[in-house]
Amino acid sequence: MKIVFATNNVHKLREVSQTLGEDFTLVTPRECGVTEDIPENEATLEGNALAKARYIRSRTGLDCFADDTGLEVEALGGEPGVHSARYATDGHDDAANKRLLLERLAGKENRRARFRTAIALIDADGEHIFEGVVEGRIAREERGADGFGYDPLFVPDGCDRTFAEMSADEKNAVSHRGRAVRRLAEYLQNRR
Ligand code: ITT
Repeated sequence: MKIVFATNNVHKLREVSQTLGEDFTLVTPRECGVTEDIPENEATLEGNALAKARYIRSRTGLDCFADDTGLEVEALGGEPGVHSARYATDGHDDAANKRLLLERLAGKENRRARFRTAIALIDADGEHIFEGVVEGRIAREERGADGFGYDPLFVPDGCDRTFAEMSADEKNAVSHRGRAVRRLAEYLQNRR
């Protein structure tokens, strides 16, 4: 099955295609001729995911889905949340984002956090949302070289390693995105 994944993030693309497996061929916006940045100005992850999917749907008319993800830190009142990509700067500066997060948590005992992914799918039946959450904590310092974004700082519950110290398969098995994508896959498989 061919489906458009409305993302410019190659790490997400790799993780999602690995979870979906060979039954699905993911097409990028660029491959459909959409090269501009898709606006993400909504107040919630679900809103942003829907906005990205609607944008691609209106430009291509194809079945498509989008992923919006946020890191919600308890001691920071849920921040950076929907602002995770632009936490420290206007752009996607992962190093600055991680630095700021460690700064804001300095001296705090409560390191509880969760990653949350909202996937919005648009197909002939309409709009659908699939969610995935993983609970965990923020490490005291960065560890590991794999993954992307905040992965070197996030330790999922039941584990001593950060996501950046895990293989892609290990991360997908427990991650926010892995969970949301498996729900998406179940829907797509039952729809056929
Ligand atoms: P899109 O093109 O799909 O919008 P993006 O990188 O802008 O890609 P998000 O807005 O969903 O994606 O990402 C929000 C931030 O959270 C951004 O800084 C990412 O690096 C980070 N992030 C997303 N998923 C992550 C994951 O699985 N592990 C670590 N950090 C993640």
